[in-house]
Amino acid sequence: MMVFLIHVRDPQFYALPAKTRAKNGNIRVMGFPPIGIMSLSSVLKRAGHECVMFDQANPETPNEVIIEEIRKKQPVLVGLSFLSTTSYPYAKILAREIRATNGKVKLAFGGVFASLNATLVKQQCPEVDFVCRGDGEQLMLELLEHLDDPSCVESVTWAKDGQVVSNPNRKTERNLDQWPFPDRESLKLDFIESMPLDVPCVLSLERFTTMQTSRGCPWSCVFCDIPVFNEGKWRSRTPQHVVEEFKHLQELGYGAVYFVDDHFLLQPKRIETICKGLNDEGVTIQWGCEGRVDSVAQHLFPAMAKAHCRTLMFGIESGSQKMLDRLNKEQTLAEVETAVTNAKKAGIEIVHGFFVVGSPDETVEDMKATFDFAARLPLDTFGFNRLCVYRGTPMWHEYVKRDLVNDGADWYKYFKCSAIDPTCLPGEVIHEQRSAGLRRLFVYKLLHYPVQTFRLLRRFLRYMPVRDVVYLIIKPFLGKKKGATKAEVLSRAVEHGAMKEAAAQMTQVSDETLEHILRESKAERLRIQQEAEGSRELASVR
Ligand code: B12
Repeated sequence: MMVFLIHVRDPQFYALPAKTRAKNGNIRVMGFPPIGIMSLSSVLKRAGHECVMFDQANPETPNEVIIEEIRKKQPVLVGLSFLSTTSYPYAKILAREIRATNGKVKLAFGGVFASLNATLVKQQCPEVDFVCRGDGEQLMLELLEHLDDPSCVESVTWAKDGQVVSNPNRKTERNLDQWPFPDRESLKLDFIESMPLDVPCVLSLERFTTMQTSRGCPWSCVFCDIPVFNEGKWRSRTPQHVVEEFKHLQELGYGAVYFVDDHFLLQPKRIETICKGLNDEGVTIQWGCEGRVDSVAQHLFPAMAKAHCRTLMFGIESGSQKMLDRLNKEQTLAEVETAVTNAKKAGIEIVHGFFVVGSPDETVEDMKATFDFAARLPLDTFGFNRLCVYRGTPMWHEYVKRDLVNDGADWYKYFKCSAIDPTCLPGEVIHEQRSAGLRRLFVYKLLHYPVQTFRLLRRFLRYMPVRDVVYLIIKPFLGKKKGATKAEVLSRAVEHGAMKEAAAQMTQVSDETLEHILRESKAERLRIQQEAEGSRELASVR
């Protein structure tokens, strides 16, 4: 059977200007590949189905083109995959546009947001036939067998006689080795990493892709919905299977891989075997991963560095123990210090810290403590995001109880905590403290870690024009934000403060307003790209 799979993204500036096409002719896109649909595509193809993928990061396949392809190729099922609350509005619009032109084709939604809000999504989007919850591999195969009556397909939410029905959950699949490697070659796109402004990944200019070696995380930080999505479980592929995928990627010419695992550092034995396998097999791909600071696998950091792990990212969140406890991180400041120091001592080149600001009960002193703590830690890169609340997280439940959100009316929205919670500092204060904190941090890094800072800047310069790097450094000293640089604009895959704010607002506007904004932003995007190409041409003439 013929299936279409679409990775829905917010319409951002993912594609690089046409002049920067890869040697193989592929469009180059800055950002993460759509590994969700790539995973499903290979499963479908192995079972003998035909599958065509679309990634909305590709400027050559806007909604109209996809709809035209559906008309021409007549797939039996179109699966729309999206990760988060922020992309739901676009998925909704695309589903409605497809339905308006085609009454027959079956439409399915999948991904984290759809899974956690399946019944509500189905009620709000009757155009969509199936909302698929959790892992999609086996589900998709079964759904194709029962498109007209999916009553026996577990983890599907659908409508029977006008009533929304939620089939029982399927058992969590533990054998992840049974699935083929993701189908990374069918989309004619070459991915390169997002700019080193938010998610630095492995900071390499090599051909880039992502890999998933495990799913889930058993901890329950108040802001995260992954434990709910994975029913509190953590499961993994065997080390052998992971090493095989690395060998396959090396053969295909990939040079940089980022793990989208929620917590890679959970099982020491597995990590040790993966690292040994990579060395034994002569895999030289550089990779990056995320994990908790209380990991018991820290003695393996040197082995990871030797196996070409270049980037290690920790969810540090705060430099105040009070805040760590408030966020239910179940970690101590001492553990943070130990993990970051161990990683640097082991020779991991880029150690990144994720921090949040604007949390409930956070004071100016807590914020100061966070920036000063980040400055003292031997971190290479860091990000300080405003805390946001999503449905499905413990924090959302708390806000429902405290009457700060209305579960019935707000379920498809997300909020910056500071916008709705009176126990957060006001937005303006957070902004000021953040800028002041960044200034102190930069100065501290330059004085205390000059070599590390110099190396990092040198690497940034390989990606970005000098003026953008300079701007990045002096930005906190400039006072009011002056707007995005060209490099920032082109790298919207990384979400910056102002864009995050816009994204949060986008979940809250009516569909008509959203459609209007989309039309406007499309025109604006075209204009910026033409300008970028124009100035590049001018530079080459000179
Ligand atoms: C990598 C990642 C990113 C990457 C983007 C990756 C990409 N391709 O675009 C980056 C760093 C850019 C990013 C950005 C953001 N992210 Co993010 N991200 C992730 C992460 C860590 C992994 C996603 C992934 O690749 N999973 C691996 C693939 C294989 O799984 P999958 O896509 O879920 O697909 C499987 C199933 O869902 C299902 N499935 C998926 N689609 C379909 C379709 C059909 C038809 C069917 C049947 C099944 C199906 O089958 C697949 C195989 O089993 C997740 C956490 C997580 N574990 O999911 C957070 C996560 C999705 N992100 C999250 C958030 C909040 C964001 C941001 C909004 C952050 C911000 N404020 O800037 C942005 C917005 C991104 C966007 N435009 O949607 C939240 C979403 C929460 C929510 N309820 O909305 C998550 C869950 C993190 C968290 N702990 O809270 N993210």
